[in-house]
Amino acid sequence: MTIPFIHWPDDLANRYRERGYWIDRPLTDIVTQHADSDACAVVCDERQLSYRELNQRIDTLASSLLRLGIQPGQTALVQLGNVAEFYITFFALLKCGIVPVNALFSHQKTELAAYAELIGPSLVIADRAHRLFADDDYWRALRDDFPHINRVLLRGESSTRTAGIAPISLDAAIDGSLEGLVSREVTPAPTPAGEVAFFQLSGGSTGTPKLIPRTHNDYDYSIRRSVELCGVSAATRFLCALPAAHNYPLSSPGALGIFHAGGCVVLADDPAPQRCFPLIERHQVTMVALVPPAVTLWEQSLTVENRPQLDSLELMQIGGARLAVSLAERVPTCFGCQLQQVFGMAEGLVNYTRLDDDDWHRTHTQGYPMCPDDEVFVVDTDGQPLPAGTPGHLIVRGPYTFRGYYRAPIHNEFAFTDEGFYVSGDIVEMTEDGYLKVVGREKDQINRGGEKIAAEEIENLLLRHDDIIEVAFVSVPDDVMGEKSCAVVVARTPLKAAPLRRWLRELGVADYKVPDRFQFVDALPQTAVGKIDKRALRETLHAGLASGT
Ligand code: AMP
Ligand code: DBH
Repeated sequence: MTIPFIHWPDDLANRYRERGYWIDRPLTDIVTQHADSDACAVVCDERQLSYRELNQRIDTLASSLLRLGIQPGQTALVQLGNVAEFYITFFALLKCGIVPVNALFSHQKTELAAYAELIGPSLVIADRAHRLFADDDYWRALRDDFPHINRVLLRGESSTRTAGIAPISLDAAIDGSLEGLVSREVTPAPTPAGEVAFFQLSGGSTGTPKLIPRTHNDYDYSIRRSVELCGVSAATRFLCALPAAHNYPLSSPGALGIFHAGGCVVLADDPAPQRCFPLIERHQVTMVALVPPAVTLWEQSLTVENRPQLDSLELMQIGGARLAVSLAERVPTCFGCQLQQVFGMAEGLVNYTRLDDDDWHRTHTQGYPMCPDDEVFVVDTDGQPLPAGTPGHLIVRGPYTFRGYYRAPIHNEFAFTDEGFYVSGDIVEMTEDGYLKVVGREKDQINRGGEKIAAEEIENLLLRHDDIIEVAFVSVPDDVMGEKSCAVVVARTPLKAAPLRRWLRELGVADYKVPDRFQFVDALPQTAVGKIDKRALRETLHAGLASGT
């Protein structure tokens, strides 16, 4: 049984195979090709796993899962942080043909429920270190709501003992010490390479979170090509300090790219300089992927004393949100390494500045598409191509850009052109020589330092509040984060920000989505057709901020 998804048309699929982009190998080859290597694959706190050990753990977990009765073609809801078990679990599931969605560690009840609703998981794998899974109440409630869930595996120990069925220990499933497993010989097999390997998360711009089906073929190409363009080799030591599940540190080239090349991934649970600088020194890290606010924090905390900790660093990738030219220009001298800008999306398309680009392109552009067969156009509102230098909508089609969100037919009508181009919602400008500059956004999303928030999702949640009549969730400029969020609220009775934030957190929403500011108004501005005029609202807010009101 395979997961239904919108395929590429045959002519394009044939072209992608002929040109060597799709090579019909499973993503699991990324690690299995190094099964006999004793080189270090992952550093996770005090633990270091060689490729041999990583593969052994993956195999044991895969076998444990199958002997627990999980079937190929089923789906899994996974929530693990920046720990070695994230990769062990990812590859073990893929090896068994089980299709996971990897929730971000910051996600809470509403996000997890939305993903479970979409995929109907048979399996949940999570971490006791996450607030929701610290005791057994939440996963039991989740299992009641989603009766397909028949196995729950948790990493780490519970601090509380509760009556009832205990969850299965992920640690025991990985080290092979689970008891009571059926002792049948089972050979795991991944889904076919042209089928869905896993679901990636979309930053979204609609009321409910969206999932992106990624096939082995398309994701594998994206990783292999990234490895080439970013100069990754077996000597690369990559610091993964952004959320491991995010598309950028997973695949651009991210941890999977490093594994593909036989390099080493050093995990950090936080991009804070206090956490990262000592790790860079200790493990002689050569490459790091950051979002702009983290770069600002790193710069601010540099001192004459700690600067030598970064000596091994050769390449700093920056992406996920707009990077100011002035900050870009300071990177080489500040950090003593090269800058590479990355403009990507979990939906597919990834643009890089190239390692041999001149300074201007590196600092003023977000690079250009990684594949010669990426069909990228900048178009006006009627879909007509615009000349270089004119800002417009980015549309894209290509060998690793998806063709439809999972189970979202109505939204897909809007998100794609008739020719199957994905309309990314970004406003970009193309230079004469084909480089892209991100100049704005049309989608209703807030990009809070690389973390995307679909405005409508939070508006819908706030509208559940008895005293809220109307709300618009918009961005406000912020020096460090680039953008922060502001909920502009029309209320029935006087409300205060702090209790509203608490109320949202109790509903169970990721912290980064909780409004940074609340503004209470008598009415929201409207467009000529009576929709909330967010543009006007943002302008008023910006003006208010600038004048200090
Ligand atoms: P997502 O769909 O959540 O994967 O987020 C992808 C979006 O992040 C893109 O469509 C852009 O809006 C934004 N983004 C990613 N990288 C950059 C970048 N280097 N500069 C500006 N925006 C970016
Ligand atoms: O922001 C992103 O989603 C992103 C940024 C850089 C991404 O998905 C990627 C590279 O692959």
